[in-house]
Amino acid sequence: MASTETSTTPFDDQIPGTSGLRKKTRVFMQPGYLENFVQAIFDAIGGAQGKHFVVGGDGRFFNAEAIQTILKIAAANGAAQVTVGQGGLLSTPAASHLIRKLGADGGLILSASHNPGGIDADFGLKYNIDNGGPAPEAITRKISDSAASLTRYHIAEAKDADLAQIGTSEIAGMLLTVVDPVDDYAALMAELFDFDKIRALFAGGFSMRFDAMHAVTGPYARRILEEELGAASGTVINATPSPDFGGGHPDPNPVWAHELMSEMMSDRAPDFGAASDGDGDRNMIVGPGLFVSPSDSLAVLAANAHLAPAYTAGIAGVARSMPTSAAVDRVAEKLGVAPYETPTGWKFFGNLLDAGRVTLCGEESAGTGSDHVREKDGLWAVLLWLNILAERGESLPAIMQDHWQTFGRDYYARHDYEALPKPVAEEVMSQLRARLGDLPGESFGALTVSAADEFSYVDPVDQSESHAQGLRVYFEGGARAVLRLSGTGTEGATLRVYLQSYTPGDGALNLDTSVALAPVAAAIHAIAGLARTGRDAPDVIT
Ligand code: VG1
Ligand code: CO
Repeated sequence: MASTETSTTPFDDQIPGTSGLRKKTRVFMQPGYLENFVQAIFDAIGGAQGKHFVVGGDGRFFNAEAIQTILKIAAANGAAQVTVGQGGLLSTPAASHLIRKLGADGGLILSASHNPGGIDADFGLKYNIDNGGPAPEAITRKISDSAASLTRYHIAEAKDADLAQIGTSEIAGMLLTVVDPVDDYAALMAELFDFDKIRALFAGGFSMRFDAMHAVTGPYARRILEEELGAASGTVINATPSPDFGGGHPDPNPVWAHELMSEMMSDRAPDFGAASDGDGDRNMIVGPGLFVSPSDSLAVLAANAHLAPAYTAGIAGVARSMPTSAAVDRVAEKLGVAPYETPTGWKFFGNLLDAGRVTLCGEESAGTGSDHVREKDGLWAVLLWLNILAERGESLPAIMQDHWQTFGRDYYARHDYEALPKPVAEEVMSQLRARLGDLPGESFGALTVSAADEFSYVDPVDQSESHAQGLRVYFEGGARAVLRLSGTGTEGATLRVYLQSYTPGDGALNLDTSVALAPVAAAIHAIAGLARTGRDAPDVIT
């Protein structure tokens, strides 16, 4: 074992982010950088002595090398055991499940999620606690503090471990167990859902396309959808994880999953389409000719969850991130369960799930999940949809129409202004923040502001507070615009503008989203001075 002196803390500007530390891959590859961060994590959690960690990642460039470094640092810090997915692979939800199932003390997940991969793209590392969920802010703050005062890291002098073979071995006295990354996760899914019913659906000719986007869900989707549920071979496309995700962004939205989208919008569309992101925690749901907004998907899942075996007793409550549309709140009201509104980021759902206050949670960014793990779970959402489709025996578009007629429709879109110069993005935010108090009563085009505020959150379980979580402008008639800065970007600042407007169940339910949202888009453009971005239009609309 060696203790290496170190002085730089080059990552302190980003911790705590929405989802661990994300940087350019080359930044992570600098000598000492990853080592410092891993040591800071162990220092922040009171040391690694005698502990058991789960380690795995989404297979992106530098995944395998980073795992070798983490193993040696864990061993030198006295960890008793590390469990790794074969080949260094574990989807984020599978890692969350393994931590819980094995009773591990925590996990290190290597991923920059939906960000592109490669030596000139992005890398990331996130620490999850013993409930399987992302470290809460109290811990990410400690990691940040220990990073700032770090003077040394410990690393074992050992040869690289063989991650290709399932089985156990030893690294400098620490037990290393390599497990199949899919087995335990697949078994959990079979417990939650009616696999016989879904098998019968596929046997009856139901067709599906799942785009794994060259990322980690390929092996999971192949095994579960094709091998266990009998979906036609070839249902899963882009199924082999590649270090640069085939050169694309593994982000399941209509822009980046364009291969799937063009098939689903064509006359050869299968009955159901889905995609997942780099680390497998997000999902996109699309029917023939119809994209389902993630906020609507969460609402439909909440309204129909009782059709799947795991949720027959009903759901305790639902939580959504603040920028997510109010569609699920309408379902909660009808079900008579509590709706919670949290800041962006899955870590805010952990306490609510642990306390049994909510069963389902979701975010507008295509994350949906339940109390079965403590992360969002892309394939879980796809399987719940399949279970619902199998039980209801109706098409996806029919289910959506029925949902909107019952609850009304929350038209929804997110406009991203990517990689803006930081001062520009911050100026947009501060100017709007300064105006919030004056806005109520003012009219912009057809819309009049009814209220405006900055979102703060008090965790109902531990009373911890999170401030400055997004600027909200509400309009008479139920429309809303939200502005916040992304915490996951690696270049400049990304400004996210979230738009929604409500149409009751007897109104115009099938408008083009951009048409339905045009008034609120124009209003917030004027209110927030979006011309200041220097962009004629957002870079990405999802
Ligand atoms: C984005 C999404 C947020 C999500 C986060 C991590 O954060 O908006 O909803 O929780 O990514 O998702 P931001 O700060 O860039 O808006 V993932 O799939 O990286 O775990
Ligand atoms: Co992700």
